[in-house]
Amino acid sequence: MDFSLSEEHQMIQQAARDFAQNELLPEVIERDDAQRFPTEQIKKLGELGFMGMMVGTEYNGSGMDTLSYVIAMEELSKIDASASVVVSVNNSLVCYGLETYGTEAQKQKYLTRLASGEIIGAFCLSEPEAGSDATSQKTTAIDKGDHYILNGTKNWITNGSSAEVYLVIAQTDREKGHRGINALIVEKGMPGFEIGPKENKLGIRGSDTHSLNFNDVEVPKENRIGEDGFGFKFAMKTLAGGRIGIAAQALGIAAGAYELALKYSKERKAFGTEISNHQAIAFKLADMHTQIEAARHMVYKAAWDKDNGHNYDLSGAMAKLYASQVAMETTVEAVQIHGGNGFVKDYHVERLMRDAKITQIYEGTSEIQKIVISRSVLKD
Ligand code: COS
Repeated sequence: MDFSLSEEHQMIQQAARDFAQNELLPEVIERDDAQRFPTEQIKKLGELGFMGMMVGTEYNGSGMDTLSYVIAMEELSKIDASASVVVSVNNSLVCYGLETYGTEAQKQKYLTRLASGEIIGAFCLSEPEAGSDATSQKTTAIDKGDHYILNGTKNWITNGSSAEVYLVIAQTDREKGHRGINALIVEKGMPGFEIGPKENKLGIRGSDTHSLNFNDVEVPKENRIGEDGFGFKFAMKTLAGGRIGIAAQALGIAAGAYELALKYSKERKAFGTEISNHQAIAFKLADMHTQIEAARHMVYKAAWDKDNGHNYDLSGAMAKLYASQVAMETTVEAVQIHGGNGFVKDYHVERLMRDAKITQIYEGTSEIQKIVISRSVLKD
């Protein structure tokens, strides 16, 4: 067993770290305040190969492994989780889904542009009444021979207005239950496809989250991903990998908050000495460091499982469950270590605390991860 990162992985880590410091850190507070999408930054991330990291070079991707991806996600998320969720959705839901299950024509038409970052994508599963209970899809895709007619509403869609390509999950045959669900590629601008209002969020405020409305949208059958009825499995299989990306995001949020708290504790003085000399603070740092290291091992293990062809449903769910809990706990403690300054936006930790919360909710809540984990351990 080798716990060291290869030279290539270290280079990716450094590149992502430099990008986060030089391109994401300036104005991250202003973007959060104004709920402004990091348009320029995402364009540059595309140019650097971060938007299609695991996609083969033949489709304009970077041809890297999942470990590279989680390393980059951690570094970007230390500074700007709003930008990193855009990276995560494009990489592990949209690009991965298309490369793994799409037709050659779909890959040529959509994946090549998504992987290069020329355009970005969105993954549309959640509905007003189907979040965790994902088989209860109300959106319908009625088979009309050479096309589907799509009707319904999707909620909380990341990249909602900035995407050009949307992977939409919808029910074709209700009698068949989850086996009657399809995944369709919908393009922005298709008649009847409307982007709803933007959500005003607690965290990841720089990302654009919208509801989407489909009113008799005609989607050609060649835009269906996989066989008829494969849509739910497509969503589950794709989300299993997405959860590794969100676990890495949670890890990055935790590590970012910890690094700020560590630095602050060595500068701030109280009772005649730096606060890091007080055991009350030093023990918090010890706990944070330990938990972050454990979360990192779990994230890397899930990435390793995926890269080595093992099933990663369990390791990905465990990594997300644990890393998101660590993100929440660590950011709360980082605010506490900063005292009054922690409550002030200039010090970044309050934003990281707000950003951490979503990692326990999206791409499967912590409770859903426990369903996945418990089912997996109980079936043996
Ligand atoms: N890979 C492949 N197939 C999977 C799968 C996976 N990881 N997880 C479930 N499936 C399949 C099952 O095998 C089953 O198919 P068969 O009946 O053909 O065997 C089908 O999907 C339905 O699974 P199940 O019966 O377990 O469905 P449940 O309604 O009990 O729900 C959970 C399963 C809770 C795990 C699922 O609904 C889920 O993940 N929900 C959360 C969705 C989510 O992440 N929402 C966030 C939106 S994206 S931000």
